[in-house]
Amino acid sequence: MRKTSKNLREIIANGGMARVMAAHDPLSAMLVEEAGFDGIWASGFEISAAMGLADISLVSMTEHLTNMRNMAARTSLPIVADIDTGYGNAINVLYTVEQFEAAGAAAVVIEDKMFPKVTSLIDGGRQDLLPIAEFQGKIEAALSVRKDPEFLIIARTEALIAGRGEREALERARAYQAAGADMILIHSKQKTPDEIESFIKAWDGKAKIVIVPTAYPQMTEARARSLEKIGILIYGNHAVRAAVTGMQKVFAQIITDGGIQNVNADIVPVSEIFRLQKMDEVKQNEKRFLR
Ligand code: SPV
Ligand code: MG
Repeated sequence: MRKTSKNLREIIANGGMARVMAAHDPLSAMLVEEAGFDGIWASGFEISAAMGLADISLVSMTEHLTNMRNMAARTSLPIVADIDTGYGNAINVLYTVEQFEAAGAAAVVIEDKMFPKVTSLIDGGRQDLLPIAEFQGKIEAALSVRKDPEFLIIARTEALIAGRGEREALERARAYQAAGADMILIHSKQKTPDEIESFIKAWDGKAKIVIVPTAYPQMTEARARSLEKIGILIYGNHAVRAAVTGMQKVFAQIITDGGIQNVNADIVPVSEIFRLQKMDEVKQNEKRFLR
């Protein structure tokens, strides 16, 4: 079985901060690994976008799971699986977490929004939160089905996203830690790191913090490390945005030029895709097995 949770736990236990990059399919996950990140974020936002859908609980649990399992099959980095709300109530969480661990995830992140959720960074989004006790039940459900003690259960509070303020964010984070969460993800869509830095300075819990600094890119890795409480920094959507940038540019050029005569300089050669597909192995296997 794929056992990578230990790697993440080791980085964090040694006072380090794991850098985890988003992916939406096995190929993007492979590129995350090759680039040198510490883990793969199986992002609900990216997987939804790759299916041409909004990140509003339209992608089913089994679709997310299959996608993550396919990533796990092609990579060896720890995968932090974004399981949104857990796809239902605490009873649904029992099955969800069991399945994601069995499929090779190193960690799951479960958020305190109501199902169906609405993506966090959208302006004016409907951001309804569960009562604290109900979400504690979901964390306890997740913990109850964990098989490998190294597997991380990360509780995500959307209190700041929902405009409930730092006091409630801290109250929720403390309650989720008390329910047994290994780490707390605190999300913000403020354009500067102030809100997050203030929360982190006020955080008095033992659990390490996870952040997703998409909206506040001034939060460099060095700045995050200097806060000394962050265990994982997730780059939330840069794989799908990079893919869209690349495709839009090349497709427009082909339409403009009426052909592919000018695009080769901007895209990898076919041989690079062969390398990623391990065509050298295919050739060796042909020699070995085809008679
Ligand atoms: C995701 O990548 O799916 C996340 C991060 O949950 S965000 O989209 O910023 O909410
Ligand atoms: Mg998500």
